[in-house]
Order: sequence, then structure tokens, then C-alpha cells
Amino acid sequence: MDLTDSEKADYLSCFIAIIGPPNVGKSTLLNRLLGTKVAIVSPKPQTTRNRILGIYHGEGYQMAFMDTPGIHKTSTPLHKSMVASAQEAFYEVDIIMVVIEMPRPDDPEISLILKNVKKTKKPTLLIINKTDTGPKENLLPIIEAYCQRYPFDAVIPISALKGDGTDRVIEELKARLRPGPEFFPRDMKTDQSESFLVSEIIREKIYFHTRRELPYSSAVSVEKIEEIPEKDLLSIYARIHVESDSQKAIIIGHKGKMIKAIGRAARLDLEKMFGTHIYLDLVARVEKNWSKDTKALRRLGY
Ligand SMILES: Nc1nc2c(ncn2[C@@H]2O[C@H](COP(=O)(O)OP(=O)(O)OP(=O)(O)O)[C@@H](O)[C@H]2O)c(=O)[nH]1
Ligand SMILES: [Mg+2]
Repeated sequence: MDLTDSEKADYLSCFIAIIGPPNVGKSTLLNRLLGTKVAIVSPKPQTTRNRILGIYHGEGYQMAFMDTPGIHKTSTPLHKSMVASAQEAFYEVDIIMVVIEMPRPDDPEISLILKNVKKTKKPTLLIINKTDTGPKENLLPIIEAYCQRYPFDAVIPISALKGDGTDRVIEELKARLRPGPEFFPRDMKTDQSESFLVSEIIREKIYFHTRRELPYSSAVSVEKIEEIPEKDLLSIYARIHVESDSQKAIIIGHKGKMIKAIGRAARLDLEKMFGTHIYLDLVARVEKNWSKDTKALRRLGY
């Protein structure tokens, strides 16, 4: 009888955290490494709110990446819960990837991150992202400054957007894998539920279409997903939760323009993702101060 990969003694696997300040490209890196989109991305900071697992399957090995919310100093309940979930990742993984970005040589959040790295004493790679944004000469002083602060196991400059250097990330990680079980089946790319993925895609479109506090005051819940096979259609009923009547007016927009634009953009992505026609019913609801209310936060998944 043939042994499955997971039963072979030399199978390798590891949990790997992707940690860093907000907006440095952690989720972009995860999507690039997997070659498929499992995490939403936006030009605004604090896009990722939950830990997101993405699984890379290689021949005889498996890497379970954990994308995390950006670590930053904060006192608001929503952001405190986000940062706490990122901090927990330090303790749940075998290898840590600290991601920083090129133009900002010294993020104030980095001390917070390095404090945890020092405490956990796990193999840690420093990933310098967005190398496409500036001249290569700028890299050396950043590498020197960071290596003085912590003896990283490897320093890898990359562009997650362009895909430069990301093969080296996989190689450096591969060299550090340890014998372990095949935690996840071959066809599994992420641990997110269908309705969570849908709510994230809608939230991504809110980040693109709205400004100021609105992205941060919005949450999305999916009420129902219904398959109608005879019409090759998936009907999705979702709600956008905002914190006040004025925010609701903005998210709906003049004659419903804004919510229609968000819905349309989300529907196009979802149709690609599910490979079927999508009917998306999107409504806005006021849930006063949900981002400050621990019960509401829990209900909305934070
Ligand atoms: N120029 C350039 N932009 C990048 C690169 N990687 C990511 N970005 C952009 O940086 C922005 C933030 O990317 P995200 O992947 O959402 O960053 P993040 O670290 O996950 O952000 P949070 O979830 O908010 O902490 C997006 O506009 C990306 O397109 C890169 O290599 N080069
Ligand atoms: Mg992110």
C-alpha cells in the first residue's frame, strides 16, 4: 500500500506568520505566494481585520501562511482586537516573516513588532517590500539599520506587486521547514468560509469607493447565500453596517449610486471567484457605534 504524503516520515510543514505595520503589502505578498487571491488588498491602512490562513502546497511539503492585521498603536476597540489577533500569531507559528516597506525606513510600529520577535525567539525573516518604488541604493542603509536591531535569519528585498524576489521567500522558508503532518488537504487554499470571503470582497470595494472614516466604520455581514442551479446563479444577501445615519446616506449615495458601484465591483469579483452568475442584494444598516461595542464586534466577527 502506498503511503500518503502526510504519512511519510520526511513530510515537511510549518505555520508561518506574515506580520508588519499596516499597509506594507502583507496581504499582497500572501496572494502572490499562493498565486491566487485569498486576502483583500487596498491602498488604505488597516484593511485586514482578521487573521487569514493561506496554504501553499509543494512536493512533499506544506506552508500554512497566516496573514495578520497591521500592528499599530491604537486605543479603539476594533483596532485593539485587530492588533491583538496579530500579536497572537507570534505564538501560533513556527516561522515569522516581518514585512516592512521601502520608502519608510523606520516605522514607529517596528519596535512593538521586534519586542515580540525577541520574546518568541523563532526563526525570523525580514522582508523589505515595494522595492519597485525606489532606487536599489536606498536598500543598503535600511538593511544595515534593521540588522543592527535584530539578527534576522535572512533579509529578502521583494516587490510583492511585481513578483520580484518572492521565489527567494519560498526558498528561504523551504530551508527552514520541519518534519510535520500534512495539516490541510491538497485542494485547500484558505480556511475562510464562503460567506466570510464574500463579506471581505464587499469590504474591499468599500475601501476603494469611500473615503475618510467610512471604510473604518463599515462592516459587512452575509445573511444568506442561495444556489439556484437551474439558472446557474448564486444569490447573495449581504448587509453593510455603518455607525450613523449620515454614514448610511453616504454609503447609499445620491440615487443609490455609491452602493450600486460597490455592489457592481463586488459582483464582478465574485463571479470570477465562483465561476457563476451572481445576484447580489446589498443593503445598508445603521448599527450605532458597532466599532466601539464589544458585543457588536463579536457579532460581526472581530
Ligand atoms: N508599489 C508597490 N505597491 C505595493 C506592493 N505590495 C503592495 N503594494 C500596495 O500597497 C497597498 C497595501 O497593500 P496590502 O497588501 O493591502 O497591505 P497590508 O500590509 O496587507 O495592509 P493592512 O492589511 O492594512 O495591514 C496596496 O495599494 C498594494 O497594491 C509592492 O511591492 N509595490
Ligand atoms: Mg492586509
